Amino acid sequence: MLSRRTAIMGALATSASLRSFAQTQNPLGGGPSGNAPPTILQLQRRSIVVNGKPTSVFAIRQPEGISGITTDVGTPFRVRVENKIDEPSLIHWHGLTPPWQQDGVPGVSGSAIPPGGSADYDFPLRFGGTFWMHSHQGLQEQLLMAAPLIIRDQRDRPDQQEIVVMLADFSFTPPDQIFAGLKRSGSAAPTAAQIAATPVAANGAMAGMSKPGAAAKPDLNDVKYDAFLANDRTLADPEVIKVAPGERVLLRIINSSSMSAYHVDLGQLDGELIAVDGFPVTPVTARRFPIAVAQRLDIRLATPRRSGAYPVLAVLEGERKQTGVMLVAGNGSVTRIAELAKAASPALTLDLESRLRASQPLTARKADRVHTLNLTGDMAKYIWSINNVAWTPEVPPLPIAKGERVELVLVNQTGMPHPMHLHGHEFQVVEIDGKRFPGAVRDTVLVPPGRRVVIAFDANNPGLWAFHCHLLYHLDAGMFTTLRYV
Ligand SMILES: [Cu+2]
Repeated sequence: MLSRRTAIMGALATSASLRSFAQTQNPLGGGPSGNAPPTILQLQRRSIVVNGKPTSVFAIRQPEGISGITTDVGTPFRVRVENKIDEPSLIHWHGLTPPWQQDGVPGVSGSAIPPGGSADYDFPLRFGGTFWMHSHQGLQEQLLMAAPLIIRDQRDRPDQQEIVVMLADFSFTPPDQIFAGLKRSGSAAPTAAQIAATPVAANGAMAGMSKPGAAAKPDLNDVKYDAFLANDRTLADPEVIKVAPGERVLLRIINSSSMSAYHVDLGQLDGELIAVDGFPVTPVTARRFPIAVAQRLDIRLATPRRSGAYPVLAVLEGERKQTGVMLVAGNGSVTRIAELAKAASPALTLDLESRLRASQPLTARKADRVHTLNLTGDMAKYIWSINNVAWTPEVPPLPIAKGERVELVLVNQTGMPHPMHLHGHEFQVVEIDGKRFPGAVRDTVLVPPGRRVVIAFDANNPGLWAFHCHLLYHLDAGMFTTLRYV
């Protein structure tokens, strides 16, 4: 059988990236990077305990057991993925800008790695920040086929403790059964509180959808999860992280959930948001920050000078359910934090997004090409689409051309929020509901019901690229499209 590695290297041999990797010098190791062995990432099965019950999930780990990768900007991303599970898989490097054949989307960038096979990756890292990796194959992401991908750069200070917090939603119900249930019922059975709060949405959200802005009560959380995890654990047995009193901490919060958005709650600590999706923003100080599916927040804080325990929580939007980790300074004793917050967290809004300003915005430029993408769907049938087309491989890619400034106008005509992700390019949020502003540079933006968000990017990485909703079951149901240019 032709190995996936052969296929990728064959594709690479025709691209510029092979030349660039051969020429790259490793600034830390001193020698030519071409001689450095790749980092091995194994796709594995593993067992974790959730709510007292052992359960089998996936992992992306180095042979020594490290989840994901921490590396440095300027070094090549040289990785070999070995598929040690009994089904095909392919890993997407979320937020990075590889040559398109190495982007890890089955059926778009290449084919999945068969069981026992491997694939090689090698491309330059243009920028640092907090990124992540996850399977783009089927519904594997729901079973935690995800890991951190941290690229250190000059923003990282030696005098700070870095803490990575991966958020995830978990169900004992197999993902294909969750999906079948959604298709059958339009959504999982809503709670009584949700029915009271969202009568329109509970009856098939499309009725309220025709008037943009009319869906004041969005339809949230259509999958009912059994647990919410922070670094694989619930608040019944959270990860406890030692910090020094008065220490500077960098929280790298990654929302690897399949379907769930949160408000990060720092309790009595002030946090300084310094980057979103890895890209620096003018710092914003607060104690609560929204995080949609697939987004990341880099938050700097200083622990108090006295001993104590300081929870870093994430409260599910629209609900009281929460998860998190405990920072313990000095001799602080850990107290149990309830798995229900005192009050329900509101739905995510664009309030913070509209205030964010990129530290390094795109150059000011008029768009050469604009595509309007209506986010559409049929809640009752659980069909999700873009411009009323549920994606199939036959759907033609959106045309753009190399060198263009492209703007995508995203108009959410449904009753659910959609976190929209562009592959292979960072973009800038440049407009919300008609108001232009130089917003954050990022790779995933939330478009709440009835809202219009415009993003801009430079077509500087030719290939075939995915653009989709990052809610796993929306993506699988068809809220997905591609862009292509050479
Ligand atoms: Cu969606």
